[in-house]
Formats: sequence, structure tokens, C-alpha cells
Amino acid sequence: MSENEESQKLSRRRMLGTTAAVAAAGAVGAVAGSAGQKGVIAPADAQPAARPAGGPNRLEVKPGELDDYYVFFSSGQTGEVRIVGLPSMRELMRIPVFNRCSATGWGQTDQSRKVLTEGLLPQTKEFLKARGGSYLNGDLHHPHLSFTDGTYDGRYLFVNDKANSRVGRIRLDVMRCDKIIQLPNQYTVHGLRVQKYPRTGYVFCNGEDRVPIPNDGSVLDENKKYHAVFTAVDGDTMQVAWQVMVDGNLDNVDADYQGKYAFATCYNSEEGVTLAEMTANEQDWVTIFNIKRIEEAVKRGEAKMVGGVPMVDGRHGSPFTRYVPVSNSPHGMNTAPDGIHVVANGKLSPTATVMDVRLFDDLFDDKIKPRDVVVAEPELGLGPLHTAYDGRGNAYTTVFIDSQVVKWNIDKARRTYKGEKVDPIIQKIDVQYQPGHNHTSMGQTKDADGKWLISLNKFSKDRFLNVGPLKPENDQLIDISGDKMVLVHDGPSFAEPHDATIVHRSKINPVSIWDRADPFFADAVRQAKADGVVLEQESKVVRDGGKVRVYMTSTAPQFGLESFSVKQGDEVTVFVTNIDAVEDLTHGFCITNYGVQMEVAPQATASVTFMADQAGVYWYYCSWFCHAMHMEMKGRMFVEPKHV
Ligand code: RUQ
Ligand code: CUA
Repeated sequence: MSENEESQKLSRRRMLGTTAAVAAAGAVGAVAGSAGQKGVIAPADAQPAARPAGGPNRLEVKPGELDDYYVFFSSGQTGEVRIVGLPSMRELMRIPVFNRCSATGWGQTDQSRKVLTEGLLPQTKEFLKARGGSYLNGDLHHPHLSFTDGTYDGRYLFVNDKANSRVGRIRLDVMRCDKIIQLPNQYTVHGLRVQKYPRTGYVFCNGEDRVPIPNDGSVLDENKKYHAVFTAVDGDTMQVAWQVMVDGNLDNVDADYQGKYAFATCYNSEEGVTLAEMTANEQDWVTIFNIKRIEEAVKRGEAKMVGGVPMVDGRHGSPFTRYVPVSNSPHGMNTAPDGIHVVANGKLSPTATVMDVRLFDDLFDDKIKPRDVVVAEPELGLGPLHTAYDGRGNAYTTVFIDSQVVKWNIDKARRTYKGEKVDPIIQKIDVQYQPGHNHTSMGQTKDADGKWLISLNKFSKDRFLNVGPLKPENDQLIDISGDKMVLVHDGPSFAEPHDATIVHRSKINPVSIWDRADPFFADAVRQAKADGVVLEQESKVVRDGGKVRVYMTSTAPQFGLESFSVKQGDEVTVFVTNIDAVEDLTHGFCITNYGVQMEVAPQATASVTFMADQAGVYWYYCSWFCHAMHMEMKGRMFVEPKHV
């Protein structure tokens, strides 16, 4: 960098604030960087394997201090992911995925539209043609990070879309969704969990609702011909590896720490289509999938190609599955960090069913009966939904109807099951109100550290200032580091964080400035090259028949073009390349009255394509505050009327 450039940058920083403040911010940034620099696996000292019980947790995060954990919250029907710091519970960022985002232009930029459209099923593409090409909604329930050797490896976050049967992948280096696919044959993706060992590997996706295959109208109200399907997506390629047709339906899923099995709860073994039918039986089941057997069958070519992907039949009597009967309508499915225990949560039964994964080999070899893998069934309270773990042998189960989190001991529950007179329940704590998911710090990995638990409560009622008929939810923070659970914080949140994953900050290493070689804007670079434009250096308008490509740089406080002209009826693509290489110096590009808006972070290129169908003068401006002269960072688009 030349001296001149350096001093320009310095003066820009001065304009942004006092030099002292910038220096202070820089110092904080330096701390953040050193916390987890180089490589994704945490240094040994960052993750104490066994933390002594007791002792106060750090709760207060003073101004300027950083949190210890990232929490990745889903947002249900909002369709995005939210990043929250723990223990402060401050919302740090949002990652748009299945939703549209006005601030970032997600759903509008060419880069995001590619992610949102290219993985849709062919019939969906056809059906959405008249609706702008992609879905406008999503229902994101389950955010789960990729694993290597039983713990987070900082590569990806995988998410489901229950609303439109999609699976998304977020790159954790840039915190942006880079792939979305829609699953064939399967209807909805509800439970989503990833392979923990040896690595991810597979992303397991539960089809909750049963439908005809193919679902093309040839079968309608003939429930007997409906099926539920389980899908393994290859997390590296984001393609369907294989599917399994099952009996009943599939709710939540988890995987073992050995890389051999995945297992899913089924609440509709009745295969009913009404509430009364679905809840008729006293017992439903957990379906266990034998990954190796399925892989081998697919390799031998024994799978049928259905909807373009290999599918095996895993209904009763198949070598690929076993069905373990459990009490009425189980919901959550949670593997303990001990690598041994798996808990199915009863929902309509006050119990949780504990299975021992070491018995699954024998079950598949028919040496034992399905119920023989059950080693405990503690009675916890009304409406058990999800269970989390502290890595010290204890489990924490949300009970929806009782509005409590129940702490219980797995070993004691096993002993009770064998007839010993011990009480596995350690403590019940009230939460406000009606908890669904809960999550402990690192609790879904072998590095569970037993410090924090978040209870995601569906109702907040009177806990916050009244904001009208639509209320926030309440995500409560509970300190579990001592012998007793202690409620320490109420956290309101907008619709509807179903689930959250708490990850130690040493596992995540995002960049602060885009790499110019990033695949996100490879298409833009290619197009520019074909037009003889170097994105970082030039601002230029290229006409190509009825298409106009406008290339412009942005550097605070100026766009590379102060104006450009197009003709009414042109298809216009504006590429903006942010050539500032300063951390946090994001620009935006918004064309007033044209519905065009996007964000361009440092060193990124973003583009948006639209029809210039209205003539006139249209100002464009920078929509992300970047400079003291941010207001003046603007220009004009002239759209010449057709008849001229
Ligand atoms: S589910 S409240 Cu969509 Cu995760 Cu259990
Ligand atoms: Cu550039 Cu505001």
C-alpha cells in the first residue's frame, strides 16, 4: 500500500470517529482474532474436557468485552439464522437464508438468487416461474455445525426448511449461506442433525409428513399410499447421497459418536392423517438407521432410483432399520456426550426413553429384541420435548406442559430401571413459559463443558413490556456450572427460535474482509473478464444488445460512477465492488424508487439485475453508513424513455 493510500485510509478512519475510539476498537478486534486464530480446531486449553463442578460462571460481559460462546439461533418461520453472544445474550448478527432481507439484499442480489434457485427441484422451478423464481418464506428449525471427530470443526452450519423441504448450508468463514437444495420424494425437512464421526459427512434429514411418491396428483386421498422418507445429504457436495422409505413418520433425528447409526423419533406410527388418528396408539417408535448397510446396498446397486436419487426400502423387516417401541408420540432425539446414551423424549408420555447405542449391533444382528436396547425410562414430568447434557453424566430435559427444565442423572435412571430405589431427578426449575428446545454449551459434542443451558420458551406472556397481541418468545439463560441450576437471564426474541447451538468461540474463525478469490463472486469476475473489465480497478458501462452491465467500484465516500445511462426496457445488472480493505467498512447500493438494494462488505463484489422499465432520473445511494460523507455517496441512473 502506498503512503498516500495509507494516509487516505487513516483520514477516513478519523472521519468515522476519534482516532482513540478506532484504536480501541482495533484492540478489541485483536483480542477476537487471537482467541481462535489459525486452524479451526481449538487449542487443548480452550476446551477443558472435564470441568470441575461448582464455582460461579462469568455472567457479566462489560462494554468492550467479548463473549465466550457463539450461539447460533434458528428463527423458525422468519427463515434466518441469528448469531447471539453468550453469556451476554446480545444479538450479534443475522444470516438470511430462506427469507428475504432488505438490509443485505438477500433474495435480490444475483449471488443470493443463485443460492436460492439453483438447488430447487425442476418441478418447483417451473411452478415458481410466475412467482419470481424462488420461495419467499422458510421455516428454519435446526441449526447444526459440521463435526470432525465428535466435535465442531468450524466449517459449516447446516439448517433445515420445514416449510419448503430444503436444506441450507452456511459457510462459517464468511457467515453466509452458500448452498440450498430441495429434497425430492421427501415432504418437509423437520429433524436435521449431522454425522458426528468421523466427520460430517452426512446431514440427516427427516421427512415429517407422508405423501404419495411421486406427488403429482395421481394419488390424492389414499393415505395408504403415502410414505415418509429419510434422507442423507452429502454435506460436502450438498447432494442427496441416499434415501430410506420408512413406516410411520419422522420427527427429530440424531446420530451416534461411532459413525454407525442415525435414529429418529416417530409420532405417527398410526400413519393417520388427523390428530385423533395420529395419537391413537399407546406406543410409537424410534427408527434406527444402519448407515453401513444402507451404504453397501447403494454401492451394490440395490437402491431404486426414485426422483433422481437412490432409495432403499427401510420399512419393517428390512435389514436397514429397526423400530424400537417407545411411549406415545416421542419428539426430541438427543445423543449424550458420553457417546453411549441416546434419549427419545416422550411428549405425550411423561417419560424419556434412554437407549444404549452399544446394543445396536446386536439388535441389527437379531440377537436381541428392539425393546432390549432401552436401558432407562425415567418419569420427568408432563410433556418432555428435548434433552441436553453437561458432560458430567447429567441430562436436562424440557417439559413443556409443566413449564420446567428437569435435571436428572443418566446412571441413576439406569439403576432405577433395574429396580434399585434411587431417584434420578436432581432438580426441577421453573422456566417462563413452555419450553421447547434447550441447549447446553458444547452439549451436542464430546466436549460438553457443563457451563450454560439455554431454555427456548415458546411463550413470554408477562415477562416483558407489553408489545401488543404478538409477543416475543423468551430464551432463558441458566447457569448449570454448580450443583443447582440458576436462572440468570431472560432474552426476548422474535419468531421463532426453535433451536440453538452453543459453540465455544475457539471453534469459529470468521474472516473480516472478503477474499477477492471467493467463489461467491466468481460469476461476476468471469462476466467482467468477458467484458474486458477488472472489477477492482474500473467503473464502466457495457452494452450488450438489450442488456446493460454497469460495473462500479465503491470506496468511501464515492462510487466509481457518479451517473450512468440506460434505456427503458433494458435488462440492467449493476456490479458494485467494494475496494475498501478496511474492517467493518461496508457499503450499500440502493436505487430509490426502483426497489434495488444490497450490501457490499469490504473487498466483496455484489450484483443485482433488474428491468429498467420506468424512465426518469433515479438517484442511487450508499445504504450502509460508511463515512462522514456517507449521505453524499450517491449518483444518478438516467433511464431514457423508449420513444425518444
Ligand atoms: S422441533 S420444540 Cu422443530 Cu426442533 Cu422440538
Ligand atoms: Cu458507502 Cu455509505
